[in-house]
Amino acid sequence: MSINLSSPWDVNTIRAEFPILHQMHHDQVPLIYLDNAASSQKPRLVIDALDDYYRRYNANVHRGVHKLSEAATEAYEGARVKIKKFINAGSKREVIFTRGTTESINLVAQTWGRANLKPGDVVISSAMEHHSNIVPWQILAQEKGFTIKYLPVTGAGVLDLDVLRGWLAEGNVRLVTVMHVSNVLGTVNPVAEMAKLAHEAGALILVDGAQSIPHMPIDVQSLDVDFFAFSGHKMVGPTGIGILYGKRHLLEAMPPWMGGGDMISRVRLDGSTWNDLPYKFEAGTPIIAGAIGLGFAVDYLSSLGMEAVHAYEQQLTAYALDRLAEVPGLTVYGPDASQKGAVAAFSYGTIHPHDIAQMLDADGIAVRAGHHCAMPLHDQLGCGATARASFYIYNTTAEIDALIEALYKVKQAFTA
Ligand code: 7TS
Repeated sequence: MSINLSSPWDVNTIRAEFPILHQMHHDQVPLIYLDNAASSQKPRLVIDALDDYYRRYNANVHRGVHKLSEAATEAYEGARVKIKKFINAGSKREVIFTRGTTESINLVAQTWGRANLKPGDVVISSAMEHHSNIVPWQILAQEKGFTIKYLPVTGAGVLDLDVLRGWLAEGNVRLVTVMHVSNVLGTVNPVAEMAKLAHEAGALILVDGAQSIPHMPIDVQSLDVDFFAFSGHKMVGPTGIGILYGKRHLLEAMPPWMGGGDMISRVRLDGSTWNDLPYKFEAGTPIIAGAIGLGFAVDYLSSLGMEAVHAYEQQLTAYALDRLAEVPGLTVYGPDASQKGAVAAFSYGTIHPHDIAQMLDADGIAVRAGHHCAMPLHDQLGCGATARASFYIYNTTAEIDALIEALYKVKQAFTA
């Protein structure tokens, strides 16, 4: 079974750019990579950019006046400008390089949170969050004594904005911190509306964009979010690099987090002063190759066009959901395709998700099984783990068909 996707998406040309997709899995079957929510594959452009940096102009940044250091600095700062444009930040000073979403959220907790949150204050998060947007706040709450409230997830797999309105009306809410797209349910949360509600109540909003920025256009100014965190490795960039976007006036007022080289203006033995943004938050030798690689990842995605990326993935996800619905005994969690990112987490009768993932792997199909760093959500779903197929720009309907065939084989093996 196959469908004609209506968008002029040349998936074969895209696949040709990803060397890893052309290997045989276990030397026998073609690789079908459906674990994109965990990490995406990398196009030649990004791989070559890393290689080029290390071969031709590897040097530390912001330090030397020598030619290599100047070239490295230019490429590193050039990447920041590319990312600023990609997310439509107001200034490149609002774009801070971190190791990823996790570090970006911890940075906000340990700087803005540590400086501003006190007993009586409320932070609103949600029950669908990745652990990286739960645990940093729990650690800080133990120390600072503020309260965390978690927006419940409805049976339809979405957040109830009436609950948010009610909690905001009670007062004392300082921060709403939520994911943009769920890595399990795929739910696309209405963060622009949530930002409006938070601001009307005098609260800030942090958005975990780890699962949105790889898949849809992001404009931090039109969303009007205060902080936006994401990782490079889920958006065809390298591991170990990510971004914290923050509104300039907030970042200016925040104390630094890590201390060391580059983040200072003047160091004396009796005290130090801090560098300007964004360097105040970039202590030590930064992830130079990673940042440059992320710049090229953004170039690659921009060349495809994020509207087109989103349109293709929506069709692919709708197709996958239709096909998964045909499989007896299989339940996909979360909303329908109209409100869903490119994720299908499912249970399959009583077959353990790890057994499903292992058997699919034998057929060359990479999916993830487990709690996907969302234990509270799985508690609510009533299962400790799910199997998850997640899609990206290079996946095809034929790969989804292969997944369905393989799932029938899994069932056979377990009923034999
Ligand atoms: N937030 C969300 C929504 C995520 O999906 C992830 C990673 C993170 C934060 C953390 O990103 P990191 O790059 O800092 O690790 N999610 C997954 C996943 O679903 N499977 O593996 C990693």
